[in-house]
Amino acid sequence: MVQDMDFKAELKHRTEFVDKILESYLPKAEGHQKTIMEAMQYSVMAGGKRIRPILMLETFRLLGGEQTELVEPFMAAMEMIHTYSLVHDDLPAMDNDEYRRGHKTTHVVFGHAMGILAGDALLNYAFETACRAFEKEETLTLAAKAMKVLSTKAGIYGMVGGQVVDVENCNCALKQEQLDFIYRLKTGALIEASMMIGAIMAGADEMQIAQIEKIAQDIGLAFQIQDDILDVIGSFEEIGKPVNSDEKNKKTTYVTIKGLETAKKDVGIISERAISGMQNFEGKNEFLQQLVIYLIDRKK
Ligand code: GRG
Repeated sequence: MVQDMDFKAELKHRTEFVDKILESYLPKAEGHQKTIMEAMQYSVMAGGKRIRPILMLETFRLLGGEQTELVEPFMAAMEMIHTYSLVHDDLPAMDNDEYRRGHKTTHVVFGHAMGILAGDALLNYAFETACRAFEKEETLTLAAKAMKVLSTKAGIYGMVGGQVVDVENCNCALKQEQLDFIYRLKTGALIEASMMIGAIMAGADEMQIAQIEKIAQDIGLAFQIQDDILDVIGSFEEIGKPVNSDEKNKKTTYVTIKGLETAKKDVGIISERAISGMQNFEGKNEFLQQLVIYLIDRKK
């Protein structure tokens, strides 16, 4: 196992790498519409763990991918889609949150209308960015396949679909099966897409892509349960947004159904299952395994 300090340094290195990619792909703030570019910059560059692009890059490496520039447009696109979902989720019509990633939310700084538009702009610009992967003739077919995954997992059969069920189910007790559906789509879909796109761009076959989807499903579930746990035991200083928001919004969560201790145990079990799934691949990626362990223990 890589030493803890080495892992932290490696993670920092990758986070900075993603930040650089994002800076290079985000549009310049210019023209009559420059406020929207400023709002996009503000929300994307406010920080964030960059987990999805890092998972994409590391899955690409796990499957033997070497030329990282092949996945870069998709890494940037994924973080833009993730950020749009956060910007819209924070709006008054949804969770009505004032803080995200330790900063004032986009609609608080730029106004409600610009908050809505910043989310729209990021979603569309994500696809403009992902299209840059089509500039390489040799990997055109792989890029087309990756684009299909990106669009499907972000939409009504993915993240948006999960959010719809989540919004409709506020203030009422959910059954485990409904909660599983919400978690798989709302949180899991983008994590699945991230890892699947990494595998696709590395040239993985159908069976490998399906295995990666399953592993990512577990990582997404463990990640969301940990998010529920942090909402109960975390602090504003650590997670950069208000805690106890699930209780405030009368939300059913994994913790309210199963209790804190079982939820903690299950995060461990599900993450272990994901790690053992990764070990079936010929290539080794120790960093990726450590990353999954880090996600279980994360405080933010
Ligand atoms: C508005 C269509 C639409 C969807 C919103 C992402 C989302 C769906 C809602 C945000 C609230 C939430 C708890 C979502 C679950 C996924 C999740 C844990 C998001 C936070 O992701 P992190 O921890 O955030 O990776 P950072 O800030 O590190 O990027």
